[in-house]
Amino acid sequence: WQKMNWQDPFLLEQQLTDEQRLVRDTARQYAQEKLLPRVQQAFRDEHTDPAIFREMGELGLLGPTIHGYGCPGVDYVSYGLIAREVEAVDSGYRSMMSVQSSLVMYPIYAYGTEAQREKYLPKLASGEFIGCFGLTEPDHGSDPGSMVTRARSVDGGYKLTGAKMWISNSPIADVFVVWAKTDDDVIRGFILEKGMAGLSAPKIEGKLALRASITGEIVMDEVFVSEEQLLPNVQGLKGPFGCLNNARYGIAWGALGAAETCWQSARNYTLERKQFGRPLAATQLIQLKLANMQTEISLGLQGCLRAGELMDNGNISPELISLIKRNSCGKALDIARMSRDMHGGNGISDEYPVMRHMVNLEVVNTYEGTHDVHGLILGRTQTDIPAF
Ligand code: TGC
Ligand code: FAD
Repeated sequence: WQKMNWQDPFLLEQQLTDEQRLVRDTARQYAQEKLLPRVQQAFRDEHTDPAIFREMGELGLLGPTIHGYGCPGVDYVSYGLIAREVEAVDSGYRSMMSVQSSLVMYPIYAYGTEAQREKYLPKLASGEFIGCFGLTEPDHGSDPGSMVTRARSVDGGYKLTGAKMWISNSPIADVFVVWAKTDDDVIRGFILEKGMAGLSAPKIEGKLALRASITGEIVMDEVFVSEEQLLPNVQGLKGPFGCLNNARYGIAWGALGAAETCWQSARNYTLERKQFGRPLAATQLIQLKLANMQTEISLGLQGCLRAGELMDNGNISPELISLIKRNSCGKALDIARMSRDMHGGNGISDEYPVMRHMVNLEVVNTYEGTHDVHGLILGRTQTDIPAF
């Protein structure tokens, strides 16, 4: 029998390949050395630093699973490990990265023409271009199939009219992947560019979470795009959902990275902090809470690793991605709330990372399909009854 490695009970480290460890170490070093020192101020000031895209691009962290076009072509387990390291610092930084990789680069790669790939992917991979993804509308969030944004056919292309809401990166974006209904009522994807007539992306002010990641609207007033800006190789909701599968998979890893930070912080704090003449960590209630955190995180990570292997060998189902996205986000949010409580009054201060993670995870639990919507997706697979 071996003594358990308390930080890694399933010995996940041993299950990784050398290349996966290398990618993970690169992401960890970047996140700890370059992102961690600026997150407190960025969150306070609600400041998004566009330089982060170029820094991530230099390290090959944008669109990492894509082969060619300036992307390294690593596997999906590596992609998950990157998300875990970046989100261990802040969900907002992971959000910036996953939108660029899974929601902008992926659809251009999977649904675009060769000319579109060559035009956009290398600059998105280097971070020279920043991308955003417009699916949600002010009146259509969980039910994007009811969207009202229109792409009306005109001579030589389309005119897009409508509004998208809660769009990560949009106020600083150069490239907009937008989903709209054409004259035949079919959902299609379009690539818009900053500066097009009739296109604007105002910032959403007053966000109490994810403050290091800028969020905005996309407002389209008869924006003309030529036929070349249509993503030709997909039609219907499976277009945006195909992108969401990848992003939700990354979020499942990422949310547990945030949870790990909250767990470690709770452990360190309660070992140091003394009340009633002994460390808080010497009390049964605190140890029980630490045990619960360790259990949920290690089981969750093992599930993510298995899902990553299934992604890599082409055997994943969207429903399994719903399962891990829902599980990781819900459990991470519980852990962050618990950790905040265990820090007492200090847990309210941004000198500790826990309350920032807690409010960020409220968003992560909501976007890319809410906790309950993923529950309904899982309910549908068991009953064959859509209960949305
Ligand atoms: P439904 O009838 O279920 O499906 C319509 C068509 O889509 C196909 N499909 C999928 N294809 C691939 N992957 C998936 N996961 C898919 N889910 C569905 C399906 O096969 C069907 O295809 P076809 O060919 O038969 O037409 O559609 P529904 O309208 O009943 O949908 C219900 C529901 C709840 C599952 C869905 O609407 C949903 O998932 N809602 C959640 C919305 C959501 O996730 N929005 C995300 C917006 S983007 C975002 O939040 C980015 S935040 C990023 C960040 O900052 O990190
Ligand atoms: P609603 O759909 O109105 O849901 C409200 C509540 O009702 C939830 O609790 C939900 O679970 C519940 N509910 C909904 N339907 C049902 C049902 N049938 N049965 C029972 N309960 C139900 N979108 C993008 O397209 N691109 C982005 O980059 C992006 N980034 C985001 C960044 C941030 C910071 C935030 C907050 C959101 C972002 N979103 C983005 C939008 C996000 O995906 C939506 O907020 C999410 O899908 C939920 O939609 P909604 O806000 O309209 O809530």
